[in-house]
Amino acid sequence: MWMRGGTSKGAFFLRDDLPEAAQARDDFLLRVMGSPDDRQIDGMGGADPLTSKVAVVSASSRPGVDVDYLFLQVFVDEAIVSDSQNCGNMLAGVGPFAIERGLVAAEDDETRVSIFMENTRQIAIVRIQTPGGQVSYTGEARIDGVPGSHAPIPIEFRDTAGSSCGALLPTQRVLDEIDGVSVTLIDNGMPCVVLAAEDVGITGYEDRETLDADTELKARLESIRLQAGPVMNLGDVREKSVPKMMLVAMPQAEGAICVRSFIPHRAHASIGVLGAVTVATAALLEGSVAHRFARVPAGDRKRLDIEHPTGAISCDMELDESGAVASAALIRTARKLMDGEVFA
Ligand code: NQM
Repeated sequence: MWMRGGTSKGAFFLRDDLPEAAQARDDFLLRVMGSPDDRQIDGMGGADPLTSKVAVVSASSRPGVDVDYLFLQVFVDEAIVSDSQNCGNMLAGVGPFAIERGLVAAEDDETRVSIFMENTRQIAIVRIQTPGGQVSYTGEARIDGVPGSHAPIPIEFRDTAGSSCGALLPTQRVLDEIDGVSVTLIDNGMPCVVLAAEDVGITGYEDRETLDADTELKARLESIRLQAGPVMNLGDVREKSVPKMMLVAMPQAEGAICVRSFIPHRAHASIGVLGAVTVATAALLEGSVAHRFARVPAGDRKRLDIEHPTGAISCDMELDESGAVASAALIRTARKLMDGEVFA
């Protein structure tokens, strides 16, 4: 099934429909997407990392969990399929897909689906509109980066700290320095290098095209990223799509902070879901690079609007007694685009 999940788009497969061995599965997925090729002309991929994504879904045997979800990033211009990151946008399609394929029985009105995210071994809870026991994709929810309105899909994440790095702050510090640039190395669902846009010579308000054309900036970011990988417990990240590079600036509109992200080699058209949660978490951390620029509301339940190139994403952050982030919630939408047979 081809679906849009949040601001991403890609293929949703039942695990049993894919080759079991990872190498055979990856070869198949490269052919499905048409990679490696800048234009992905011989495949279904949209010549953009945001539309070259795969969700592998299966019924879960874990207590209290409905389905297992493995996210795979199919690189556009390299023959790489990576499971080194999670994707909170494609996650929005997992609930509807699981119900459509009969892995989860629909309730009347709304169906709660608990999802084990295999990449980071953590749980997300989504709620899907199912009036009359059928998935409904239509509704009034709008998310920036997607035209029109659709049925809302609330997503809740708990305990995402250290998803891939083993700790929220893998170096145990809120501030590090790489290539003379102050960085906060942080993982609350997505490993991120947070740095000030102004420290790498940009305003942080540029559009995606301008950022993507800036080869000097990209080379500078890649140098920082390759050094950040090992100290974030991610090892050699040359062939990995993490950590993401998050360039922050003062909010431009009513939001909490403004971000331009590289994922990691192309600029994001908006921002990743777990990337946004991680930046929001950094914004709440005193002493971090993000905190310097953030406008943070009071109280232990905080809504942080993370501004990005095509609008903003609202992250509802709940803090525990110690002031640490206990959970994050946000709204996404998804849409079934095509259900059929793909030829590889
Ligand atoms: O951070 C893009 C996306 C993502 C990932 C990326 C995502 C997340 O927007 O949870 O959703 O960072 O590669 O789909």
